[in-house]
Amino acid sequence: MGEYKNLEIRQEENIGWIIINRPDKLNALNQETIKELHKAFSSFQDDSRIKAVLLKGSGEKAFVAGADIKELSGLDSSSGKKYVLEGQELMSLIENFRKPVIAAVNGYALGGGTELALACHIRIASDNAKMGQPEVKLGLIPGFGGTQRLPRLVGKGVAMEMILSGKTINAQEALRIGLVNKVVSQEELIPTCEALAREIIAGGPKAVEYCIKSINKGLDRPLDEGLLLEAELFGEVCSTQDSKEGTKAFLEKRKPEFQGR
Ligand code: CO8
Repeated sequence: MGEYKNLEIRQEENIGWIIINRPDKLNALNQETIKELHKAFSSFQDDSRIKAVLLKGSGEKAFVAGADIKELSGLDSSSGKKYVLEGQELMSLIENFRKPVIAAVNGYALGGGTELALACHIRIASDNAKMGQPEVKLGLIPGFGGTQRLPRLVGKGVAMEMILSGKTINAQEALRIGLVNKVVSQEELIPTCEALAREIIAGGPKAVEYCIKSINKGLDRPLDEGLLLEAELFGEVCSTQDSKEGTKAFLEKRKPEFQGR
């Protein structure tokens, strides 16, 4: 898998790892890295051997220290919008990924780094993580979904405070406001993420895919419409082989063997 300049990709059993690998720039997302991430996620989406994806930054200092400020400095209104739309496309691909995506937030996750983590389904942080949306300090606004996903996750008031002040918060504060699910030591970060991925993988893959879809698509709808969506998806899941196998295995008191179909 040597086709990436800024990423390290590996597969361990049925877990795919994507490691952003620009440690000298604290893994800042330049346009090339955004394109490579798009390619890597797309290839994992299509790879039936991969059941979950874990995302981290290389080194011990940073997950992603933001969009590449060098590139941002030269943008005008047209190129700025284009840049943002390309970044947002990647974030939406991750958010709507059919397999679970876990962010291992292993240090600075600022600006586009917090936004990248927000697009993942679950965030686990190491105790040295630092998160925030510092764009206002650069005279900018978040552009990879921060003004939209952060308030949806942590609530409007807390998101307003973080985005307007541009302040950086530590891992414990990120945990307190619900920005990350868990904080562990640096040594425990990878094993914790892998254990969680394995726990999720043990469930029916089709069911996991439909849960992601139901939560993502339902959350922005009124409750009655969200419930209707859930009923429709439940109906679809009932015709999968995984649902037949899962219920049959329970009744036969054995472990299910899911095929992801
Ligand atoms: N972009 C480009 N280079 C970066 C970035 C970045 N976001 N962050 C760090 N680097 C580079 C530094 O320039 C430095 O490079 P060099 O050695 O060549 O000078 C190297 O990484 C190491 O960084 P520092 O020396 O600064 O390391 P420190 O430990 O002193 O500080 C910090 C670490 C606090 C993380 C500091 O690097 C920092 O403040 N970085 C910028 C954080 C930031 O503001 N991020 C938000 C960027 S804006 C954004 O993400 C918008 C997203 C939506 C954009 C929409 C697109 C249009």
